[in-house]
Amino acid sequence: MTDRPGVRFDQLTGHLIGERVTVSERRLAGMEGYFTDTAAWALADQNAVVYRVEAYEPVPEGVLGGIGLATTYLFPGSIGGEYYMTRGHFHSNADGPELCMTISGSGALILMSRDRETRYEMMSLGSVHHVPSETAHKAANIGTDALVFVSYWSSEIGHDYETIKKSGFSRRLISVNGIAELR
Ligand code: PAN
Ligand code: ZN
Repeated sequence: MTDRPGVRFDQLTGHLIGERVTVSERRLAGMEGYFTDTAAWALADQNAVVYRVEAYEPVPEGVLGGIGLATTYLFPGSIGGEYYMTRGHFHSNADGPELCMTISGSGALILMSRDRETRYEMMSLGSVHHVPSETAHKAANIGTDALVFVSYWSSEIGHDYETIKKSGFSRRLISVNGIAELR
């Protein structure tokens, strides 16, 4: 028995700290096919980090009985006018919802239903977002600082990246004269 939790959360920065926290980074090199302007993507510095995720999953993915927790740091930038974004995914296995809360920065949570209806919600300090079941989701950073947000989901759901990798979202968030527009 121990009275010390294995993981700590810094509510100011979003940092998850502890031995059981996994950290992953996604660079432009790992985002082939995600940006519309593939030529601009190919010319960009492939080493640039687009986002970093700190995650704590007390119960393994696909196993019933836990809540996954992750902080995403999505850095500012764009490729051919399309804002830096996370890859996006549907949940799979037993599909389930997710809750996101913004810690800092400004962005958009882009949501697409199974029948490919796409909409977005603005993300800013303290905004809370419910991602319904059967809804693909990705975040885009429309600001000049990192967009930092926390996500919670049920451990029994899996992450299906293939559907989005293959078919994408039906609309994209583009900067038009500095204003975010879903096209
Ligand atoms: C989030 C995402 C995170 C990174 O924790 O996994 O923002 O985005 P991708 O997983 O799409 O690369 C979440 O939605 N978890 O389910
Ligand atoms: Zn998710």
